[in-house]
Amino acid sequence: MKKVAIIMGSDSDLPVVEKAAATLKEYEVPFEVHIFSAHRTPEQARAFALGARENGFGVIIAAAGKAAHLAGALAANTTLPVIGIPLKSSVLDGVDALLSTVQMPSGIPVATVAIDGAVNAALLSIQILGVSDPVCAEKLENARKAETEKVLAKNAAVEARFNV
Ligand code: RP5
Repeated sequence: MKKVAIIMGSDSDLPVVEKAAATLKEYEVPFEVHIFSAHRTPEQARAFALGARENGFGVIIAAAGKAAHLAGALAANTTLPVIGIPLKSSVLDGVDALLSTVQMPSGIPVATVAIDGAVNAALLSIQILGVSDPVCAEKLENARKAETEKVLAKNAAVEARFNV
């Protein structure tokens, strides 16, 4: 199975990134976590992106806050799909990172999830792997069914309590 790369701009991003890692672990999808900054360690970020495909990765998740150009900088150096997580790490509550990540000019796409949307970033990466990996696709299918059952049970409890 292809690996997922989780790249963050700073170790201060870890509390959110941990949620993506936990989700990948839950689905038993292999992953690596690295700190590469688009502005503090740009050469390392570039080298990682350039080698990612031949190093066995299928998707890159990039988490960054403030003027968040990490996802775009990685995407510039690979044709692997890149998922950006804009982080709420500034006085602007992540809106700065959201706009920086989502507003990619035509030609270099970044699939951007919600501010601090680490779980969805991980799930989207599994969905991308699931296009060619039936094991990933089946796990996602089962998780969706389990989630539906949970909500139906909650609905039944609420209906029993309030409705005549
Ligand atoms: C971004 O700047 C990082 O992704 C982080 O979210 C933010 C602040 O970084 P630190 O100053 O905490 O290292 O590059």
